[in-house]
Amino acid sequence: MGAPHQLAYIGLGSNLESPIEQVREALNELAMLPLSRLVAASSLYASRPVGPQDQPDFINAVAALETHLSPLALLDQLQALEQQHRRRRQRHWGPRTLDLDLLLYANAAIDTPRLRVPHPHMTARAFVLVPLAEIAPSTHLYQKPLSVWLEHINAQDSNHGLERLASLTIRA
Ligand code: ROI
Repeated sequence: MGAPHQLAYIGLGSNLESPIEQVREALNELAMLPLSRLVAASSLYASRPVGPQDQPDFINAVAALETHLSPLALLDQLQALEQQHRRRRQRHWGPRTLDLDLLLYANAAIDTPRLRVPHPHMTARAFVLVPLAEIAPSTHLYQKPLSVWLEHINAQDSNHGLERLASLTIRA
């Protein structure tokens, strides 16, 4: 009898080297992580870059993973996948081949130099909140439903041109 699994949410982003393929491949790779099961994946979304504007548009998605990995063991796996995609990251908030962010891990609040959960910028980012709402609409962040955070973003007209592209069917 093993320890119970936890539910983790992962944000995916790419704006280099065929971003749609990068994100699709990464979803398949998440499905193959040890001690883990991919239970949901959002549609793919396109958005203008947050941060420096002199870089390509992004493709983003959010995935839900049931996992027996600890938060740091999961982070190790995510960073190994980023490396496999030969992640390029020349400058802070610059273009990247693949970004995998651990957004949420169960109800954990983690604040260490290596890992912060919930992901510190997620409440202000439509490219995270909209796909997350698609697969986990009842999620609360800091005691407030996603809809409240999304209203903030829309009120500031800062959804960065987010557009849903296509849905991905995950087969069992
Ligand atoms: N902007 C968008 N739209 N999507 C991202 O995934 C993304 N990731 C980043 C920065 C450069 C902050 N901007 C982004 O890391």
